[in-house]
Amino acid sequence: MKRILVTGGCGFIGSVFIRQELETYPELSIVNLDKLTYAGNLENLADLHGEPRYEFQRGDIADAGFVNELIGKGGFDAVVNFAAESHVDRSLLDSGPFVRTNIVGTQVLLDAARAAAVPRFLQVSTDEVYGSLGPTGLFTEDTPINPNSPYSASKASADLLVKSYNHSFGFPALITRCSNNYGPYQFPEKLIPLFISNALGDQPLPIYGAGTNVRDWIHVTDHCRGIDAVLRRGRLGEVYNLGGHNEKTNLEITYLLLELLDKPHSLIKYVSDRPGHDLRYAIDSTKAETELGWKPRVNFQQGLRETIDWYRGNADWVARIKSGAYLRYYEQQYGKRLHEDQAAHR
Ligand code: NAD
Ligand code: TDX
Repeated sequence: MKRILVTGGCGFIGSVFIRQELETYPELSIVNLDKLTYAGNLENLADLHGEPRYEFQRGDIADAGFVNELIGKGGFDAVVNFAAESHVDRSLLDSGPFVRTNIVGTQVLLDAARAAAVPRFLQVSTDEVYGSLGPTGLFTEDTPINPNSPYSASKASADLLVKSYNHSFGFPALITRCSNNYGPYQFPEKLIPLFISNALGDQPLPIYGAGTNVRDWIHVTDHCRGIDAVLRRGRLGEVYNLGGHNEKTNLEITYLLLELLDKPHSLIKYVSDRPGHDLRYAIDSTKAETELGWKPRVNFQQGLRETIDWYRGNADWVARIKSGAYLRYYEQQYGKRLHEDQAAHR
């Protein structure tokens, strides 16, 4: 594989994936297509500025003209689609952007990749498409899709489109479904980075409901290694679950974070529950582990300590994101004018 298109590479997971791939494969070059929504941050890949194997293209995956031209002329060996609206709470306020990017955007990418006969297409999906588990059991790849939020419904719809292109046209697609990621560069609206940055500033930690909901946490670098394994060695047409074997209630996570940060439990604030809040996610990743030899490696306590250190050391990154000022920072650093509309969007 010599040249790949990554979409959504300025977000949390995509940025880690791009850096990891370029480090692992010296022959590989990557084009990153990102719309730079509120969640896309050029600072996440600032260290690649000037790297000849990396190219940034600002654009919208739902813009068929733009995408057809980019993929038609790109000579890509693969497309890896991370681009998405990714936050469940936002989908409950306005599902429009979720339908447009996660469903229409995926359809546009599929059509363009099919027309250009791109040999591999990997759709980065989520365990949330399976819906919610009760107190026992695990999601396998055969668990029926049963999404509960507008976010997960849009991701499930995209998965079904990908599967249909594979079934109907023999389109060479793969799907990964991963559990909750944590690590550096995660937008501070998600549980772990929000609670770290709030606790560091002695601000309340808003726990939805009783805090008994369970998520299966995986370090972002392990997820990206899993995507790499599926991209290169996965069987076309297949779904691969990726999980951390690491179930925790939200309260357990919160107590652990407060302990590691040496902050008091009095920061915990119980707030109204998320509407339709899924009780529990937990992944069986036996298929990826046995077929591809992939396994999550990062110890959770260690990964969380390092994540806390990263957010402590990058308080200015968080502050710039919260104020929207990172756009001006980037422009000062690199002398480029960028997307005034993004600043307006905040
Ligand atoms: P993120 O919100 O941090 O980043 C999303 C990126 O996509 C941003 O850079 C944004 O600018 C870009 N984007 C959004 N709409 C776009 C569009 N129309 N065209 C081009 N670019 C666009 O998300 P993330 O947490 O890095 O998640 C990446 C992918 O992984 C998503 O598909 C998500 O569903 C999936 N996923 C995330 C998790 C998790 O825990 N975060 C777990 C499993 C799967
Ligand atoms: O302030 C909060 N308080 C709280 O109790 C936030 C932001 C979250 N929560 C709870 C809700 C969930 O039970 O914490 C849990 C994790 O919430 P999020 O970080 O919003 O993640 P989740 O809804 O589980 O979805 C995540 O994992 C799957 C990602 O955002 C998705 O993109 C991914 O597909």
